[in-house]
Amino acid sequence: MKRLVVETNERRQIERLVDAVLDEYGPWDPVQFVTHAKAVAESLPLRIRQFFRQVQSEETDVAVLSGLPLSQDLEPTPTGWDMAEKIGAGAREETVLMLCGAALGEPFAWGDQQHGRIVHDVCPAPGKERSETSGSSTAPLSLHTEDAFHQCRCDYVALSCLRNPDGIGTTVVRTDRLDLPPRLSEILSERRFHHRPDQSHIGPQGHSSGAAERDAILFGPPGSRYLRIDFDDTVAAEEGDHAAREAIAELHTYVSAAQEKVVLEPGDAIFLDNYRVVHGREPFEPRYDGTDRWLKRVNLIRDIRRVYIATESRSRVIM
Ligand SMILES: O=C(O)CCC(=O)C(=O)O
Ligand SMILES: [Fe+2]
Repeated sequence: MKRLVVETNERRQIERLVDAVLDEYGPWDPVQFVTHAKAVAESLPLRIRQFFRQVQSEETDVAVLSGLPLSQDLEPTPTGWDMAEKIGAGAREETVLMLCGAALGEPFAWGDQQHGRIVHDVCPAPGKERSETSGSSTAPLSLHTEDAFHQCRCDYVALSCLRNPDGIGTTVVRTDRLDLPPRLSEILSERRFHHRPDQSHIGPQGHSSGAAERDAILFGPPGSRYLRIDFDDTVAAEEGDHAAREAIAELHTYVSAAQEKVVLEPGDAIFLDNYRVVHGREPFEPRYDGTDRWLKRVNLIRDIRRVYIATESRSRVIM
């Protein structure tokens, strides 16, 4: 885990950069801007760029930037991402997250998630309280690696905090903190599992990929293993494979015991290595009065060509 606190002069530099982006590329349209984001991110403060270089080369599992700029006149928290999209809420904060994200990876999106938006809003939505989507609230968002169902899932999920008045925690489990028995690791490393799409991808045009493919849950270099798991949607590929089913349950016990809680404050952004961290969120009571918890989210991939191959085009939106 690594943290960098942005200093006042650096915050001003970021604010000036956001002004310049909104002037030059406005009205704000992340789909238009995203192809320029990496070049513009070269004008972020040097310490931030160096921080992300280290995060990448050291494979830092959890990285937090604190003290990012926030608008004085931030809108009330929208009641769901669709409302946020309609009114363009938090455009400056979106720009900040897109620029910081572009200093670490390449932003991309999913056609069936939040209308293919590059930057998502994570805020409670009426009717979604108990769903397995980021609009949930009273039900916990259960532990997952982001978009575990897809080969082209992100290397990092970035979440920036605009509001979190009740100190609701993002739950994180770092694979380095898991001490799995060798027998369990062995089963989890075998291609005995299906990673099914989660509820946020099952719409009328939702994805089905990943459902048929068999893969492991645990893989990668020894001593620093990678994980692919969504405890709601990863299942044994064979119905009769009791050992695989029990291995998922046993992993859940180990993962639950290793849970840590990160409470994001306004102006914080967290960058979770999606191969080395499983994450989720605590439950909370939504108020729908404009003061609810509100995050922005962006998916980052190290090599954008993986997305181009998945989309068979130069599009950053996987359909
Ligand atoms: O709300 C949070 O803290 C985490 C949400 C989450 O898992 C996500 O948006 O992918
Ligand atoms: Fe997530």
